[in-house]
Amino acid sequence: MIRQTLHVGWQLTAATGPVPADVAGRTVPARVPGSAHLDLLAAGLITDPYLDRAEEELVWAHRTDWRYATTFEAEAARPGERVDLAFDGLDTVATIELNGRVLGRTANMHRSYRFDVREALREGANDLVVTFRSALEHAEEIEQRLGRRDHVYPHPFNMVRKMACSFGWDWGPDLQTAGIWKPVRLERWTTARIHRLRPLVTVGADGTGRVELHADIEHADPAAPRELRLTATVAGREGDVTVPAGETSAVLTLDIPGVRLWWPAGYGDQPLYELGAGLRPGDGGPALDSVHRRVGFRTVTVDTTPDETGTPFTLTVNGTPVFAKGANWIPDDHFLTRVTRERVTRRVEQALGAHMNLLRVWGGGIYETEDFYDICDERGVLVWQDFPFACASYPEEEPLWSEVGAEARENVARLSSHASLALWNGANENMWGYRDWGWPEQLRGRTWGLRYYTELLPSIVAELDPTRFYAANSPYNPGIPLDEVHPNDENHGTRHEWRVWNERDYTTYRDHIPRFCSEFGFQGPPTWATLTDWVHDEPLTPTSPSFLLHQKAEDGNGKLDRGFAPHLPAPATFEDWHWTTQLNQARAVAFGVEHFRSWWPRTTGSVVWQLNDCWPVTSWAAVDGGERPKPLWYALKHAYAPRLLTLQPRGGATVLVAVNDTAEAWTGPVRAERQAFDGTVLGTATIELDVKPRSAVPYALAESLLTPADPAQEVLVLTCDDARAVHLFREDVELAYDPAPLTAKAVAVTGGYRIDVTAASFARDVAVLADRLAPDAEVDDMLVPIPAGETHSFTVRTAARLDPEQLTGPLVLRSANALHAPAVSS
Ligand code: BMA
Repeated sequence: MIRQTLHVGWQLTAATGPVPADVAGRTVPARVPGSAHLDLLAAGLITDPYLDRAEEELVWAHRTDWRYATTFEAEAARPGERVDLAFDGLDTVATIELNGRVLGRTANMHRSYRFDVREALREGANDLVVTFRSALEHAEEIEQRLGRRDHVYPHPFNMVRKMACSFGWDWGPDLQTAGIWKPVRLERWTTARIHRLRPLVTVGADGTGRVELHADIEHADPAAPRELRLTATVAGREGDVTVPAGETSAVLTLDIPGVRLWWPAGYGDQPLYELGAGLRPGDGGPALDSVHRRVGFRTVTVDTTPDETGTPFTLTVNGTPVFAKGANWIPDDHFLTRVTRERVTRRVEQALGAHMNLLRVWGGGIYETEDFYDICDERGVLVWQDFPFACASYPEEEPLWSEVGAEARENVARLSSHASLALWNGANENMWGYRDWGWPEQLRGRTWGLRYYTELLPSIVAELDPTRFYAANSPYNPGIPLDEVHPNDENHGTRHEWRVWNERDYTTYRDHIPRFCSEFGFQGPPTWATLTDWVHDEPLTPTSPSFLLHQKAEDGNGKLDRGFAPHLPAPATFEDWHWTTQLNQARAVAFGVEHFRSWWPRTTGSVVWQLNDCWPVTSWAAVDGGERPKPLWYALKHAYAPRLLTLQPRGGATVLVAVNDTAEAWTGPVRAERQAFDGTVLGTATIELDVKPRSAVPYALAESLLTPADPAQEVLVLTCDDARAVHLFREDVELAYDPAPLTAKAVAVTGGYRIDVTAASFARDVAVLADRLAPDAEVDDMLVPIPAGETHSFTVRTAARLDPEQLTGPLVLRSANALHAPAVSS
């Protein structure tokens, strides 16, 4: 197999459509892999699409057709040789021509394409042209043909197999990309090649690892196939199998006794084993093709055996039930080709930094890249993979049925080797949509996608990767028909908790005890640095035009304002509003996480909406589009800590729940103090913990701790080693905080600054918003409670030289208390 990458010499032209005069007729250098917007940006023909209101100026691109062209040198095909033009991914509605000959047309960005070019290829210079039609116009045509079906955002994203959020989402820009988004190359081969390789990995009860290697083989000349030999090596074990002439598949099984098990983060190590497979002629001779993968040995199941409450949904790895501490993952940049391996590594590190062990690749995005699963394999992040369907009814007719089948087969096979991949899920919220969002009335009997989720996709997973669990939808009830129990029922399977955020105060998270919460979240703006990098309104306010364009949620600002009103004082300035909404986001989500964790093992998962952003925007993300952690990220780091102390209502009383997500028992005294804000101790108790590994135990609290003399200025502080919980007796709005209880001193240390902060009176949610001073500045912790008389040291990492005075200034050193102080602005 000889591979020739075809990534150079590409030129882009906006072919037809409402193209502005300064772009029309221009041909610019094109990047492959890449996309048209990025090429125009590099050529200086458009403003950065993320900047201020540039998104609005780019609507012409929705209805534009694009032409990518290059010329490459090649040799003509030799006798007996196959030459293929292989595209790993085209976004999306493309016609491919080589030397004026149409090779084919595509309409699915989620799959690869391969064309036999023996006849079209010339000796010497070859002209390759890929023309992209407007995916929107294509989708509108399909909609005309098959009949409209509901979709939650304006464009019919459900009519074309293109990332749904390409067309805009409630956190994403409506910038409809087009381009050759994955590698393209010429492949020359003889006799046969490995078309697909599926290592199905299992572990026997005696600890023997098994790799069942399924190879699909393509013969260069199906009319004269030859006998072949498939070889494989894993962990020093070798095996081979003869593939009789004409066979197009082979299975080779390797058993490896005493394998080291792969575990998710927090449960053990992530040993990975190299797997090499080769294909040779049956009578020997040099290798015809070879493929490398890395595998990890583990079993992952989801336990849905009915119990006294209903139907659980418990991820179980190597026989150990795991509480999923996770977040939903969206494409990390709307322009997918900019998401480098380094960028994904940083994001996964942030997930781990917040003690997560699971990411859910959400169905409005893509089947992620090899880099993503590789890094999750290496770092022990379980991956829940949605098939790309979200928030719409989808036609089951052609051409979509075949496209879905083809993309699913390809991706299930492609991802089968990854140890991190835990389960497949049919779609996001579509069964729920059918039940609750008026779809049946709109559909009047037309198809809406159910057969994808209950027939096509599960049969493909069962056939190609029977080692993995398949969930029909998120949310859904395993094993219960849709019309019997509501798909979002808290007692069965997975649940999305969206009444908080949309309608209700976050304290109502406690009204439901889901078996597994696979989506819940609350919005907040991006960090100040990210916001002001991209939004330049004068003055900058929550309703200034660019700020609003970077807030996509329906009544988003209204929900933010109503969301904090019962909890935090009304902010006087934009700076205060920014901090207030960020803080309320962090508190709201942490409130949910602590509630869910406290109910383990009845509740077995907490998957926050959402880890990341795809551009600078006000959203539910913990990490913003500039890659900076928002206060929410720090709140998650606390709420997902392996050892958590949390106060929860049980049976009419407030109890302490100690949650131990470690392999060791958690024993030791919790020191409980009811304090006046000024530090006067009003009541004390000691609670001896004895919490078994991976369990949550409630402890009663003495009345003396729970009965304040003055609820407006007392706090209950519970401390055990590094774990601490504070409990207030009123909402912040009703508290008589000292508005300025902190004294602080910043000193330069290696790699940044240390800030020692001392509280004269109880201070809540103390934060250092270092990004306000330098774009790279990041603090190690945030939202720290500091009881009266205590000092906390923060560390800010930065390469910048900062004025230590500024690090303790009122817009940088923040707290909940400060919101009770007279306003300060920059
Ligand atoms: C959930 C997700 C997304 C959406 C989010 C916030 O339903 O599945 O569709 O972005 O809510 O509204």
